[in-house]
Amino acid sequence: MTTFQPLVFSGVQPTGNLHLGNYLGAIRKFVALQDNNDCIYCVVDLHAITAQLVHDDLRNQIRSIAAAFIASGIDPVKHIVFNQSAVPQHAELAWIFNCVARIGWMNRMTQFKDKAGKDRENASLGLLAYPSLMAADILVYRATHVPVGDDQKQHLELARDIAQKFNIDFQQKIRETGTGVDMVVGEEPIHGYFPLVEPLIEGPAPRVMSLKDGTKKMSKSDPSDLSRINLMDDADTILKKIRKAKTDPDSLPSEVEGLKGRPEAENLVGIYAALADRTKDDVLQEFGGQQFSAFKPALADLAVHVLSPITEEMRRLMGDTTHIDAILRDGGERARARAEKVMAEVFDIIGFLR
Ligand code: AQP
Repeated sequence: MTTFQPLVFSGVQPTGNLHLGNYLGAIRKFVALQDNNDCIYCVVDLHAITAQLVHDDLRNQIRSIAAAFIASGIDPVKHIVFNQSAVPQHAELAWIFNCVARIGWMNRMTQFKDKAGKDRENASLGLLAYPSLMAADILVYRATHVPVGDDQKQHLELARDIAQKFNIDFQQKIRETGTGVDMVVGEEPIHGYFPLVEPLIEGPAPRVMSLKDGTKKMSKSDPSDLSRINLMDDADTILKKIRKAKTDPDSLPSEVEGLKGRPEAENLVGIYAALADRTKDDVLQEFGGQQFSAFKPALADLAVHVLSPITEEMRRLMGDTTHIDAILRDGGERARARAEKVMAEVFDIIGFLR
């Protein structure tokens, strides 16, 4: 139990078309959390240049993520929606965290290993330091809860390690400046400046897998567009992609146990359950014993039913970007005002002169 004010923060990279994994694993959770929490949702454009420096039309990519937030139901007046580069304090705190974190911690990150591939020496320094910037994104607001997909779990553990090391390294200064907060970590009471963030990963679809390979996560950067359902796909495209999704020759089982060792079947049933807000067991009670030829059209209909209002609203918002630009500008100003206060205290704790 902490004494920090609960604050939800999360971000999405403008690195391509948003897909069903981003929606079910992250954005839908953002929407659900906004009823009872103070929330900050960010388009993390500084992260977008870590794996690939030059992007065509980055500005519209940024706008389209913000449009997806709004179209999905996030209220940008009650909460904050903005793009990361509009608040320089993210990069400022990330530099400090680069000096707190250890190179060994970064080298262990599976996302870095996956994205850098075999040629690690040639990966950007930014890609290696990505989790340090992610920790700064969250902690520059002293946010306490972070809704993400399962793939971000390791990065959030690292954000906790960074916060804890900062709290311990500067414990004397934190007390002297009177900026700390009492919190309990495990059983232990500690006094620190940064909260140890709680990941919010649970949900019906914490990891949506590729439609072409049930062992690989659905990803914006997968070269095959058939591997994912994009939020901007029209009904025919969704139908085609689900029809072509990889499956096995067996019929669907009647219980979840029967999905073991059948990653593609498990993925499609999981997607159906998440979209329908039902359990997998419940879905299998309806479809158990049926062939994929019967299940796929039902899944496609459901996906179109859930996604088409969002797609339509995204298209409308992207048709005239002045509204989205105004939301991002306003959100950026409000986020900056909060981040400035935190950074002034961080500078004080470290002992920089202002
Ligand atoms: N397949 C997924 N299932 C569930 N959640 C997912 N997320 C991403 N893919 C899945 C969650 O979406 C949020 C935003 O992700 P991101 O765009 O910031 O970065 P990412 O995790 O690297 O997403 P992609 O699509 O795989 O992008 P690329 O290909 O650019 O790396 C996060 O909360 C993430 O967990």
